[in-house]
Amino acid sequence: MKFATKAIHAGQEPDDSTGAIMTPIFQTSTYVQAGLGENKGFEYSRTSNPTRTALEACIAAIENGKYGLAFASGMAAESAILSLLSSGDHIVSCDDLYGGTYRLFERVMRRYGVEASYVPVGNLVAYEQAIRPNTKMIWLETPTNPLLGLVDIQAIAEIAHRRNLLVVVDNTFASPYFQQPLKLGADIVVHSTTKYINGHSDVIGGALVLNNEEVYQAIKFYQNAAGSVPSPFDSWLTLRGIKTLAVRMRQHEENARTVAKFLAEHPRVERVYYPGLPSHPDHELAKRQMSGFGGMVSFQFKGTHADVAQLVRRFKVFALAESLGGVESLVCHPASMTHGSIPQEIREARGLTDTLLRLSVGIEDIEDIIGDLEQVLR
Ligand code: P1T
Repeated sequence: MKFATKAIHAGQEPDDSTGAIMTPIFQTSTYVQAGLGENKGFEYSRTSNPTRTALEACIAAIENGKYGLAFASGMAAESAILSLLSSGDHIVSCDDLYGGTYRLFERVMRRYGVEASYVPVGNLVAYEQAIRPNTKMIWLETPTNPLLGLVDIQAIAEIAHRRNLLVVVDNTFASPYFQQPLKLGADIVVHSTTKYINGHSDVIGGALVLNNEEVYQAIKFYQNAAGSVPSPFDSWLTLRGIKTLAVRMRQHEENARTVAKFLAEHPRVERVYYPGLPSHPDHELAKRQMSGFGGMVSFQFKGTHADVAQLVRRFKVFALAESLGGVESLVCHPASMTHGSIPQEIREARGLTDTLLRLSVGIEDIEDIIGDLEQVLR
């Protein structure tokens, strides 16, 4: 089956007892057992729940992976991956990444004796040089949050697999519609399903997809043991959101391309970050490893921090908010919002300055989106 068909059907059979075409919300904590050790495959909803099982199967199918696991948030999914590590282990990570991931590495994992090193996003040699005898994992975001940098997944997988390291790819920005990291050699794909996968800004969720059974069993064990699972209702909402992922992504991209071109030609804009622009340093890589460029556009405003603070109040279509990937357009100031937990000097050294704005381009009418940017920049 092709992507859009899987997004609508995978993991979702009509309900046996009623014929209901939509997977029911199995709002139950437990399941009656006929006798000792006799059950219908479900015992307790932290361990498994039929609505969550359908979601896990659907996400695995659209990422072209064997196994899917759903979590209560993207951060919970990331924590589950990190549970594979032990004190003394080391991670090599790209240096542009979601502020919450950086915070998890630096303020949680470091206390447990797991250290992370950060290397410039696209510099393959730097990844190789950062590997130590105790390195266990290479952690990538591509495209990165918020600077839309790219990493060559296939090249990193070759470097990593020569040394038996796991490659984790946070695929939140691209969505499985535009990028399939497992096909490129990644071992674990992680998503904040809060974003494009659910797509309607009404659920916090996360997911992992992978092919290796041993790693899957280890993370599934942790999922049950630590317990940060999504509710049946949130699982259901996310399944519902996924049904339109293909059409949403096409429209997000069409609108984002227009926005990126508009910004690139605007005199008040210093620089635009969008992998779909031929001027993006990794445009060729984007064309090779992605089937589209996505709906996120960042730009540097030509002005001061104070100008930016004024400007963000004037949007009428875009809303000033954290998060991304919903049908509505959002604008975010990464330095003070999503990436505020990264110390200022580190942030600025990475190009994440006070005049950077990040747009999650929604699927409203493009004339209204451009009109809003026009009036704000004016
Ligand atoms: O918010 P949560 O569902 O826990 O997902 C965390 C997360 C993981 N990975 C990436 C690439 C992300 O962007 C996020 C969350 N990001 C935002 C809230 C944001 O506005 O960037």
